[in-house]
Amino acid sequence: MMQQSVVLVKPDGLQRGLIGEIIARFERKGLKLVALKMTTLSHDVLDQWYAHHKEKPFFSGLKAFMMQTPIIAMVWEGLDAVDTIRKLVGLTKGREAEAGSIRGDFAMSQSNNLIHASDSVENAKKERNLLFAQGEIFAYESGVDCLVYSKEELGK
Ligand code: FUP
Repeated sequence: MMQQSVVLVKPDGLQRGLIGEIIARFERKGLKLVALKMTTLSHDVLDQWYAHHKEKPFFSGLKAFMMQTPIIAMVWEGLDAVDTIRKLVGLTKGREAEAGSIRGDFAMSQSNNLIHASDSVENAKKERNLLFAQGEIFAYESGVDCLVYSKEELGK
């Protein structure tokens, strides 16, 4: 199924100069970029974004970390994009993440783990609506989808 996934380069990724590296990995994979901006995360957005962690001891530290600097917010599109991107990102704890994944290659920490990626289609929709206005997400014809996928996969 064609899906969208929301990806954030977190403050540590921005500070460490890894924005280009991270974007390049998604581009090379064959995913399609449909939204991209630098923005800041508010308390209100983070309360909703990490609602499932609200009672956890690390919640306030997590919020403070996510507000240290602006972040890079993106929406990437592709067949089964949610799970595919989670694989490229790797396990939450950087030092346990698989070599070859973004966290596996560049992160050591469980909290300073460089990147966020939606964990379900439902959460991708929620996150997209929290950060992006309608006009900030673009529909356009990919010039390479015909090479990246088969006709059958594209339903053509
Ligand atoms: P992930 O989906 O891999 O980003 O991981 P989670 O949704 O479980 O956690 C979201 C964020 O909370 C992590 F990226 C970092 C932070 N976190 C901690 O700081 N400490 C923990 O023990 C677990 C998560």
